[in-house]
Amino acid sequence: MNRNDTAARIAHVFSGTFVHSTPRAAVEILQNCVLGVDDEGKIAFIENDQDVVSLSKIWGFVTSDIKQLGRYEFLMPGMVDTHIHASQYSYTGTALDLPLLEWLNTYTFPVEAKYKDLDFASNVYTKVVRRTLKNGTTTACYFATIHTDASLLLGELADKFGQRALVGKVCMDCNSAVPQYKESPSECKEETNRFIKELLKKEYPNVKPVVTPRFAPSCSSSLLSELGEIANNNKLHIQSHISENKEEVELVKTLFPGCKSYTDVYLKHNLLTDRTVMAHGCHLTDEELEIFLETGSAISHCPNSNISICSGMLNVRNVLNHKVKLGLGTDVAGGYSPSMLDAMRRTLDTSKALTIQDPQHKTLCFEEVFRLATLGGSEALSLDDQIGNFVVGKDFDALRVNVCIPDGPIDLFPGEGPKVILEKFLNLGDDRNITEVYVAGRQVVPFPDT
Ligand code: XAN
Repeated sequence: MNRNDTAARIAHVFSGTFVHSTPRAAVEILQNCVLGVDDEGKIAFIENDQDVVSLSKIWGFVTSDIKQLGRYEFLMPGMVDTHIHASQYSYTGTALDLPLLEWLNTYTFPVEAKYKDLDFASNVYTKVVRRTLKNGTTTACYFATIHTDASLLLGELADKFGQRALVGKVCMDCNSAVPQYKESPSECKEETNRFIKELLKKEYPNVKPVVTPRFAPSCSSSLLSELGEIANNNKLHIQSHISENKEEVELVKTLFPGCKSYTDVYLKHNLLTDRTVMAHGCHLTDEELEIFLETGSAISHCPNSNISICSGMLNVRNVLNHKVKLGLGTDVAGGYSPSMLDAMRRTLDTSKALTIQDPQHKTLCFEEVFRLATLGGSEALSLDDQIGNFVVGKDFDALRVNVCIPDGPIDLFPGEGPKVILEKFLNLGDDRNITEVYVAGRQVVPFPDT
């Protein structure tokens, strides 16, 4: 409870119930606590509320400023969407009738080609940032498109609305199906460098670039090598896709005959680092998972997309048993929901389907998926020193949840304690229950214009 003299001032104090994950406990419920946030957006203290008077003296806040959470309210960490295509948001909820490679050629590439038009980009990107924030995504790891200026605009909008984001200008120099939607290798390298330089120059506190080779079939070997070098020289995050469906895995074998596996393709091009997140991974072998562990690379599990376009079912339990970092992703628009609550539910559904197939499979529980959507996501993006749970010194990225709102989606009954309330929210709740959203201490929902 000590405070040094140079400590920042207190901007918010909340009192009530706080729910988060720790490395030891998938769900830790802290009741009758007070949590203080300093004016730099960091968690200053989290203590028992009996100490509130002495805390107020130490930290210099007045107790009448405390935000008291109600009986059916709690604070939880903001959710981390580790894989979302901002550029595909316009057709979310449609076009789910084809397998991956045909889906890309038929729906995705023609739509993504439109982002040369900055008005089109501005409309979609504004909507996706607002929609995801409202649904509790405080951190998003975004794919944009190959267009540098539109990708910079996505970064600008994330910053404007206050979302923490990694933004990727997509890199691809191979596309025989929609040849107008690709860049030459030299353009790709130059534009990636321009994107990184210009985004970093903006000095947005919570928006950073992520090097984004689309996936091995869209990239030449020399482009993959260039991108590995750019990411490593600048210590940047890397994102891509891996082993999503079986046809794609076979295609990669024919395109990269010198590589032992899909994972080996990325390994050989220096794209597997402790700042790498690879989406899907449904068909990775145990040997490949060991490479993920050795390199510190993470997997983004995207269950809605995996089922919606019939790609496969990732065995999350096996990934966790291999101690590979794993977060959840909505994968809009292969996934039809932009909500991380949906990602949690689909994670449980997939796990249960695996148990139906094999009763020996140990089904995930709701506590575990809660951790994956929060702390797990922060680990997958190597941001767990900054976000993911309520620890003093971390940024305050948080959701104020009220499960008892008028005409809301949840009915409550006598005797239901905080764990039941959490489970009901995770299974039944929606954005109406997320009454406030904070990123780095700044309240970003409700939006200032509403
Ligand atoms: N592989 C992909 N998988 C996916 O689900 N969405 C995409 O846009 C994509 N590109 C390559």
